[in-house]
Amino acid sequence: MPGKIVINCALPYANNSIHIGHLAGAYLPGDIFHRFNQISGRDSIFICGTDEFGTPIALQAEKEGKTPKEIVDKYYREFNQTFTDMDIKFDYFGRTTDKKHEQFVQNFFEDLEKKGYLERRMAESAFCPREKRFLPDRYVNGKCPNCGYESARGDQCDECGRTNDPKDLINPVCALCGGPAEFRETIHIFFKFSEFSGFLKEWLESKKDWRANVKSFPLNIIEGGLRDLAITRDMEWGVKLKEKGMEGKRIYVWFEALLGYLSNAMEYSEKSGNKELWKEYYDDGETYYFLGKDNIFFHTIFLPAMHQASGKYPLPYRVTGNEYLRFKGQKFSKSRGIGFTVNDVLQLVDKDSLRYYISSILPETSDSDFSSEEMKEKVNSELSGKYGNLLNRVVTFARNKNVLPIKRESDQADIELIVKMEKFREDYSALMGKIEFRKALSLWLDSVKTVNSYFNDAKPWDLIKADKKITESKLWHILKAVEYLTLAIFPFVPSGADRAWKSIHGSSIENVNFSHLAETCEFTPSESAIIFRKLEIVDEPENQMNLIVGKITFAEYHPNADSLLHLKIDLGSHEIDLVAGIRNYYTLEELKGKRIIVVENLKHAKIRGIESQGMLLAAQDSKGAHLLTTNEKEGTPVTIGGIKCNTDRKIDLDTLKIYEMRADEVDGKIVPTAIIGRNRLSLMAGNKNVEVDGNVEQKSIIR
Ligand code: B3M
Ligand code: ZN
Repeated sequence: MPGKIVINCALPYANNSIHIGHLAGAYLPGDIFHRFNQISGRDSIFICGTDEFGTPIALQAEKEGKTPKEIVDKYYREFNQTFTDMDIKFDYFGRTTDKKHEQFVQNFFEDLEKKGYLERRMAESAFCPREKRFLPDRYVNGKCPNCGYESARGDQCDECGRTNDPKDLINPVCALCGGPAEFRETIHIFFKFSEFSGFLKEWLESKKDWRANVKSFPLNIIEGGLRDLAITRDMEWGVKLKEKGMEGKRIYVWFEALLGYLSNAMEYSEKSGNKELWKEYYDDGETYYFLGKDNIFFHTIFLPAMHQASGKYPLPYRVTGNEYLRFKGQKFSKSRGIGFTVNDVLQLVDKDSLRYYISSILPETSDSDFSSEEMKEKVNSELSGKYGNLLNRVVTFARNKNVLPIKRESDQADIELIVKMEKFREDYSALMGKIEFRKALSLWLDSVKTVNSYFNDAKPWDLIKADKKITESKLWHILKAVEYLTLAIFPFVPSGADRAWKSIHGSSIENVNFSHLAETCEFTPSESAIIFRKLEIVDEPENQMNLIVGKITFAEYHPNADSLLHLKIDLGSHEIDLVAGIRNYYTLEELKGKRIIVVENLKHAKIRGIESQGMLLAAQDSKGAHLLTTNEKEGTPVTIGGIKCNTDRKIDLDTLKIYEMRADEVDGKIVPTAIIGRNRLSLMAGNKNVEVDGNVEQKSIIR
């Protein structure tokens, strides 16, 4: 009997709603694999929980004027609901603020201390002289040394994924006050990662069947020289150290969150009445980790080195790092407000359709793009159009003609069908076992077409007139094939598969596995076998603003109005005239050559004799007007969270108010955002945030 399996998914930060990029990166693949083990008769447990300490939460709390505890309590509840709504069924979903997690981490920490893997060193830490405090990594922003992204964070660059040290950033600033950050000496406790360099290199190279992207990233880092890293931080919100004199320090969030997998498994064991249960899975079994690529470093360097140093816990059997799910070319990002939250998409589509579509575009080896149009197309033509339609035709035929499936002499076509379905099960299971879910799903779709052709070739509606017995046997074979298809789609679309199983057997698919297909089951056709509804409108929220980057080529005082300017703007494909009320805030010199954001489809208006053919966008605060600006080329479309203008109407000023545009603090920077659908999303030009001139006050209105 193959060993037991632990399935872990990256613990989501409890600081913002789960978006569909996260679903694709970690939680859906984890759930698919857990359910695949279920239908294969393998024993797996599915463990996860919230990552509740660390600066993202502390920052969010400061932003919302709440305590970190209030933030994590809110998102812990919300995540449980979101995962339930998506049929993501963990066996246990814990919290890193759980007292037992804290104790486990502190004991683990002390154990490494005794083993000599920790060392106290003076280290330079980012310090804000204005806030008079040391700054944890995420409290520092600056230009990424690797890709030049302007708002890279001190721990990691959101754009290129590189793990940074605040000292690497160009022009580091304090994320709280925006002023320049200094670096001062303070004591930290280091973990001697460098001592595991050779071991990690050998271990990673031994993982022949791991995805290339999961191995190359850490091997390059090891190649470049693995540094010892500080695993303490100057902050309040985190796991405390027991040691005297370290009261102001906390254990680095990644170091303790990675121990959440174990502490959650232990808590799951406690709650299931057998404290040692987790050992049956961890000691003899295989441990799988599902995560997005920005977490690969921590799961292929930090985690194995920590387990190896402790000597008490096994190394990861497989780390599955997924690439990014992008929305119109931009990475989904909670903090940068790009793309949709799961809760919002579930307002538009049902969970089966969303699961099916995301499963079909999982970013397993390269980034993939989420498109509402494509989702509608795939669900309607494949899930509903092929599989749902097949099921409905078979059940309706059997019920209306009152035919029961009875296995009799199998003819050539019957034998071939069952052989093909057994082959399908083998090939499908091999792919699923290697976490190649997209290929497995496409194999499933091919098999649906095979079964469809068998049904069409058998022509049961004619056959029934000639020979009821043969028809009964054909029906038995077709239903057996449908059972294979329904079990195989269960990991991807569990609720739909359960409805399908019930429509032919009147019982739940839960606890059924492939070994049961050898038996003949009761056929109890349900009234209706319409398992999947056609996906109707899955429209993106409407964006009526055609925002374009424009370059100011000419500026003069308006000849007939004291407070106005007359500008000429190059929009890439053409030039427009524009009248603007920013005369008191910008000199003509400052304006020439400046790239601004223009509402291109605003109705033209004659203002004191000059026709204004659009409008520029600026934030208004107590100090005056601050233009929205960008370095992107004139003519570049500006989207709201990736959504371009999707109407071709001319609009007026009242329409602009619908989007409630304002200057918001995102990732430590003040950027322009707009409400679209139910989300407040960032304005993007190219794949960069649009900026706002000068030190604009937060929440100032843009118009
Ligand atoms: N919370 C990063 C993330 O949510 C981090 C994962 C921890 S896994 C131990 O993307
Ligand atoms: Zn970068």
